[in-house]
This record gives sequence, C-alpha cells and structure tokens, in this order.
Amino acid sequence: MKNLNTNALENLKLDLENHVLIVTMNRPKALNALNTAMLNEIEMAAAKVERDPEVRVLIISGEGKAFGAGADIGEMVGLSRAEAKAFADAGHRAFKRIDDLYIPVIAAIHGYALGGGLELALCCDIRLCSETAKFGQPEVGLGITPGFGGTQRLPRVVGTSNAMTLTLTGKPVGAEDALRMRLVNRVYPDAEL
Ligand code: DAK
Repeated sequence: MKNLNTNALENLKLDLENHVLIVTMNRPKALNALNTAMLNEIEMAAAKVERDPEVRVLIISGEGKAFGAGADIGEMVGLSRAEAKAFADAGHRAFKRIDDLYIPVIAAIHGYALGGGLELALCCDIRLCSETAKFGQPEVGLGITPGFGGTQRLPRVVGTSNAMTLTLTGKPVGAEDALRMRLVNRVYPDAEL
C-alpha cells in the first residue's frame, strides 16, 4: 500500500492501493470530530484526487471507534460571528468538493455517523456500514441545524419524512433502520466492513 501522506496532513491518513484511495479521518480521541483543520484537509484531499489519475475510487472512513461524531462542538462553541462564517464556509467547500468528484466515492461507516459526520457520508455516492453503526442528526439538541448541507442532501437520499424525523427528533437510528430508509446501501458484519 502506497502512503500518500506527503503533505503531512495531521487529521487524515491517505492510502492508495490498486487505484483505490482510502482517506481515513484520524482524530480518534475526539471521535473524528470535524474541526477547521480537518475540513481544510478534506478539501485538500479532494483536490489531490481531482489531480491524480491514479485514483479511480475514493473510500472515506474513520479511525478508532467511530466514522465521525460531527462538527467539533468544542471549536464551534467559542466562535465569533465571523469565525462561524469561516467555519461554515470551510465545511461547505470541503463537502461540495467531495460531492462533485467525478469518481465513485464510498463511505465506509462504523460506530457513530452523527451530525457533520453523517453529512459527510451524504456527500458520498455509496454508503456501506457495519451492523452496529449508528446514524443521526442530533444538532437540534444543540439548538442548531445540520448546516453542512444535511438539510438538503438528507431528504434527497431518504425522502422528506425520514429526513424530517431524523432532523427534528435528533434520535439516532441503527443500521437496520438506515438500510430500510436507504440511508445506507449495504450492511456488513462489524469485522468485515
Ligand atoms: N465534537 C467534539 N468532541 C467530540 C464530539 C464532537 N462532535 N463528539 C465526541 N467528542 C469527544 C468527546 O468530548 C470525548 O472527548 P474527551 O472527553 O475524551 O476529551 C471523546 O470525543 C469521546 O467521546 P465520549 O466519551 O462522549 O464517547 P461515548 O462513546 O461515551 O459517546 C457519542 C459517543 C457520539 C454518543 C458522544 O460523544 C456524543 O454525543 N457526541 C456528540 C455528538 C453530536 O452532538 N454531534 C453533532 C455535533 S454538531 C452548521 C454547520 C455544521 C453543523 C451545524 C451548523 N452551520 C454552517 C450553520 C454541524 C453540527 C454538528 O455536527
């Protein structure tokens, strides 16, 4: 496996094998919470994919016990209005770049995919998960909305009623429910994902 981490990314691991690039979010102690640095690195990784004809499939995954627990609450709490705008812009730039990629993009989801973590998965073409994965948009409990595109991408994937239920209750669902509402395409035993 060729390690592409040439730019010394701090929050992502990039591994290329047989034309498949695996981008692993790598802040396991914070359940891969998306801070500004990681959002910028996701944008950089997408730019690398756009430039590199060797990469024909992209897989996004998370290190540790979760795919991703969402935007970094600790970082968001202290933001001024201008900083919040910059944070929002960083998220939208990164996620749109993933969404716009011309190669197939797969999310490999284990553990939690919550908030911004689920919104990132929604930018992928295909979502695969392990049987103990949990999905949710808990932002309502924090008094905010799924602001990295979830309000738009989620209903396109699961339909308006399912999207509203997830977004308005904030309650997570398991893999079986996620499969039923077509939020994921396939469920694997944990050890096989
Ligand atoms: N941000 C920062 N740190 C997080 C985090 C998060 N989202 N989720 C977990 N962590 C950290 C925990 O603080 C903890 O750190 P230490 O205390 O060890 O330092 C560590 O990860 C392990 O977490 P736990 O100890 O809590 O682990 P458990 O297994 O007990 O619980 C959990 C796992 C996922 C149930 C729990 O960690 C949890 O509830 N996390 C928060 C999930 C959440 O609320 N996610 C939504 C985040 S809000 C917008 C743009 C974007 C957004 C909104 C607006 N605009 C442009 C307007 C997006 C918002 C979000 O995503």
